Amino acid sequence: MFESLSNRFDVIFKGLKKTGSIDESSLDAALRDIRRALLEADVALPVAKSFIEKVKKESIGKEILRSITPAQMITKIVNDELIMALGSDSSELKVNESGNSIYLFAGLQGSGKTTTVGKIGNYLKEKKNKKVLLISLDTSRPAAFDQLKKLSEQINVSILPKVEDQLPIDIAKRALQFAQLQEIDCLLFDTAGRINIDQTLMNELNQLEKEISPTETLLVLDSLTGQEAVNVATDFSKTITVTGTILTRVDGDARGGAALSMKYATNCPIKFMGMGEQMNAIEVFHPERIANRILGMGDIVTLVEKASETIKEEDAEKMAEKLKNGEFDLDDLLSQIRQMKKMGGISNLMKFIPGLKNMKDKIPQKDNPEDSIIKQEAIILSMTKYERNKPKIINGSRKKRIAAGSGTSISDINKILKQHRKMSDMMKKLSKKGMGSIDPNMLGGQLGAGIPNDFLKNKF
Ligand SMILES: Nc1nc2c(ncn2[C@@H]2O[C@H](COP(=O)(O)OP(=O)(O)OP(=O)(O)O)[C@@H](O)[C@H]2O)c(=O)[nH]1
Ligand SMILES: [Mg+2]
Repeated sequence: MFESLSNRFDVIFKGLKKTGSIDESSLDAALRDIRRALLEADVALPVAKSFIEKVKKESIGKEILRSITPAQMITKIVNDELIMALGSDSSELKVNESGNSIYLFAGLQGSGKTTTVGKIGNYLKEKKNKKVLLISLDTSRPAAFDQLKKLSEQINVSILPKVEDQLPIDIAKRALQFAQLQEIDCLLFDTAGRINIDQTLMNELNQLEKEISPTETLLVLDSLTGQEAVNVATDFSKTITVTGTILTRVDGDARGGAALSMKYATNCPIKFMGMGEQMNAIEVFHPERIANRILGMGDIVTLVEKASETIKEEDAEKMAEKLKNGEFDLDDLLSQIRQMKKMGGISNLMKFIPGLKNMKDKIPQKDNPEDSIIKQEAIILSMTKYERNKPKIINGSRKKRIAAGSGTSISDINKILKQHRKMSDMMKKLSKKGMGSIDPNMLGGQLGAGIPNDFLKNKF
């Protein structure tokens, strides 16, 4: 997300750095460029205008023209303003500690409501240790219940059983009773979508809201629709009490205009971003981290969180033990490669690492790191268990067999063996310096973040 804006800012700030000192006209020119970049990212005009005015006021107030590092100063001011625009207040999902929490999901047809209900259910179960119940109030399509049921099975939480021909309001009442009997902590209500906002939909949501008194009413919006998403949010908030929005399909949105205009237009915080179709493809929306990503400062905090989520603690401990004894074999390399794949592959990881964000486009197509990961996995899988544990025994004839088995060449095999040697030497050195002092949780993060560089240098 935000790639286009991010690239534009990159150019603007580089230009400013080159000028060294900044006079009023170069500041004005930079602000004009920033304004244009925002508009091209589909940010609403009033939002872009107000943004520029604020940055200008701040810049003048801070006597930026006379400061020694004007480019950094402007970057800092733009960063702060981005955080303000994205919503500076905490946007954590409200979860009641005692009693139950009730979430009502609303939105237009196909915006991603049902998928999001599954994702948030998974989040509440995994991250907050809550007993979750999903409820389908979508009686408009016969398949709607089955879709939610499938998701409930996938994430392993309960779903309110179906009773034929019941109206949404009656299903809601039944859900509240069921939840009391089953001691459910969190109730997630999926609703029917509509092509347009119509009175019937609004009346239905209004009625539901009164019946279930939600802890949060969450509006699910497709970020790809840009300004339209902002208009939809404004219209919905006129009739129902929207407490937060969730942007979906952010994985496919290079512009990010909806996110930047949302808070300004609706005064409603963005709580989550949907980043794909999988049940774990959702991120809590942290304005500071997003602002950092836009300005190309990377987002190491999210990266480390992703790493520790993906890499189970015991795995990390087991790995630490092996490393301590200098026993890093090709099986371990394979599991590292797979972990990286789980975290979304190298190109996804690169977005989070400062300075690497723009590298992706600079890698020639034939050196696509994702391809090399697949190749390396194929090579290791074509080895016998014995070869993986004792790579030293891999001689010429074994290499020939492995190359044929994995559809690669001998020089590919040599490269991976060399890389393994280099890594295990590095590990040995590290372990001599006292590997035991390294927190196993961090280890996952360090390996996850450290490997891509090595893979990149090693062209397959
Ligand atoms: N790439 C991507 N796809 C998503 C995301 N969220 C949902 N989808 C996909 O969008 C499609 C529609 O999602 P649903 O959850 O069925 O949408 P809905 O709002 O419940 O649709 P209706 O019930 O018909 O109104 C599905 O194919 C989802 O897999 C996301 O964050 N990223
Ligand atoms: Mg649905």
